[in-house]
Amino acid sequence: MSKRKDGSTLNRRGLLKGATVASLAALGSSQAMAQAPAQSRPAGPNVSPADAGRPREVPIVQDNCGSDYMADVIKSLGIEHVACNPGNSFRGLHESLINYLKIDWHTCTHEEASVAMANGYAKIEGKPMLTLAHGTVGLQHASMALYNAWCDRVPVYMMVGNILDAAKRAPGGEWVHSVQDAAATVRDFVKWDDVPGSLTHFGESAVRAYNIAMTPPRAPVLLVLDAELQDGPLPPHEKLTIPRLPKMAPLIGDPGAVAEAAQLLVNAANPVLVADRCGCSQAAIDRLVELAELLQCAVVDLGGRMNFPSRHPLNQSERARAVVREADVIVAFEAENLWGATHTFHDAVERHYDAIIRPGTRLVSIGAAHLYVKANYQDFQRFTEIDLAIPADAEATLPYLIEAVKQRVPLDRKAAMTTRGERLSEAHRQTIKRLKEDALYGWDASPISTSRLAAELWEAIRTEDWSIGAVGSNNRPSWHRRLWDMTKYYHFTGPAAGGGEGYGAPAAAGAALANKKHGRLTVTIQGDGDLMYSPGVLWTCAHSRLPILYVVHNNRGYHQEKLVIQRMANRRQRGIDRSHIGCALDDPFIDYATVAKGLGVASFGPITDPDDLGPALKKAVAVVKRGEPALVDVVSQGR
Ligand SMILES: Cc1ncc(C[n+]2csc(CCOP(=O)(O)OP(=O)(O)O)c2C)c(N)n1
Ligand SMILES: [Mg+2]
Repeated sequence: MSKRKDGSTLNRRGLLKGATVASLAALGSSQAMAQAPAQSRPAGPNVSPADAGRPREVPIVQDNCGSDYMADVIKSLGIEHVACNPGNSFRGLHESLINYLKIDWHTCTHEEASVAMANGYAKIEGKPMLTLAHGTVGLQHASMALYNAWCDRVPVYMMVGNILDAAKRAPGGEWVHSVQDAAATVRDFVKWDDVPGSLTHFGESAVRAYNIAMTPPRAPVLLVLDAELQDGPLPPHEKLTIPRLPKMAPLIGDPGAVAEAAQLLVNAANPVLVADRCGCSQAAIDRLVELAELLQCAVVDLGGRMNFPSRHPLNQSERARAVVREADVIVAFEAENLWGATHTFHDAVERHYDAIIRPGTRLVSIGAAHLYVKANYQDFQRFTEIDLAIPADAEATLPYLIEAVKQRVPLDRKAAMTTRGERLSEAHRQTIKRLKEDALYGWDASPISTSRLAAELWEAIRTEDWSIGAVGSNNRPSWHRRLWDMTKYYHFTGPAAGGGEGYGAPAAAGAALANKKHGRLTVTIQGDGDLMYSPGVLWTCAHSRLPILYVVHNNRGYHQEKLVIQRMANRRQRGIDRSHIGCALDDPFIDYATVAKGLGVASFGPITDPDDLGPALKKAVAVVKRGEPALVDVVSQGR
């Protein structure tokens, strides 16, 4: 018996004795209803005039249903996995997918996590998985992750449930979860959406959506599924077939324009290749290497994907400004932010740009960005004056550009190209040497330096077949790109292109799902702030047995934002002693190892002594190699 503050007492038996059935029903207690005397139950259904004559409580046995057909179409697209948080607006499809199709299912605790998982998966696998969301509320939760995927040009294949017919909605929840035009919330950042009105319409739109998502520039698509279409039987007079997915020809740049670009490259004294989201496959990396070696020219990897081997002598990414400054021709591959690559930006006092490129430098841009743009969201970046724009898939165009360059390299230029390559090689060697020296600063410090964190992690995984699933939501801390020998497209998949925090942890889980069948170990350097947006994904990793190592870069706060506030306070000469307010994750410190443990993930830490880090990582890698997730909480410095 519990004693309440007002002095009255309340116990379960007393409550039951005094309660009426009506009040118990109002409490919504099915247990209480079960215990109520039988004779006090309502005698029968309260039939309204509109319902008169309608059979009630007749068990319905369905031997076919629309959602089985939907599942067949989904299967025909080669979709193997689903990530989602459940909701009754897609109950029909949910049931068909688990019982009829028996698809591989990944339960998520938040729609943002399920879409980010699908994003991370597609970046490794090169094709989408399915993600589902519940009506209005699920799609609203999913929206920022969709935005990240859209800015990243990643094919996310999404469906949401909805009940269009107002006369069929149950009172209450089904009304607030239904909507006239579900996709309106996200239409600005999906490539295509549709609301199928029949199963035939669904089949055609599902195949069309897949095709649109996978045609460069790749991007998310959304189908809104009416509940009746899923739940109802197959219409007797509708002859259903599964529409065929076409074989897609690659999107190759215009041959004349490709020849012009090749001529510019061959004639240039200092050509530079700049790549951002080009390295979506191993072929793309290998082709960029072939082109760079042919020309013996500098390559700048902007990091939207893994575009170029980190230890290749022509990789000049760490001295990008120097090579861009001396370039007379720049050819960009899937690089939307060419302005950013050719300018510096200062906002110390007022926002202004300075050009890095010299006047007269010729700019060529090859990419799918030239084929697609939307108005409202501004991910297209500042307008850049380009000399030659080639709308195409850069990876598909590279073999033709290589051929065109081969045909045009004059014999008497070969010696000069070799000398150029040697000069770049030496600069690369010097840069790596300097970076290794820089990495030693604060080697024994506690909190642990970010370079030590990256170096210890490299030591723990370098002999494995490894993949960085994501690095927080941005590319910080970026020591892995400086210190690690990265060669494969799956070694790194880039940041959250929309800059939406909460991407890193679930995107890495999606990458782990894709890497799992290859026996690859997925690792992620995980910002503490980023992790706290969707920590529930750790449970998904445990539940789905995803082999992934989360190394928490725990600087105990939103460090980037703290630096921004410090700069602002400095500018106003008010001191930085209060800049932690709103940016620190302390008082109390979050114990990530305990959080992970509670979510079923083996965990280590918090590690504060740098000498403890190597052994902890070794133990965590052993867990991951057994096929399970692990987390190491590393109390680290800011960046
Ligand atoms: C959804 C969202 N909210 C807020 C921000 C602003 N923001 C940018 S970086 C950052 C800090 C992220 O913290 P953490 O992952 O710990 O990285 P750190 O800056 O500490 O290295 C925040 C809050 C954002 N980018 N996205
Ligand atoms: Mg942080």
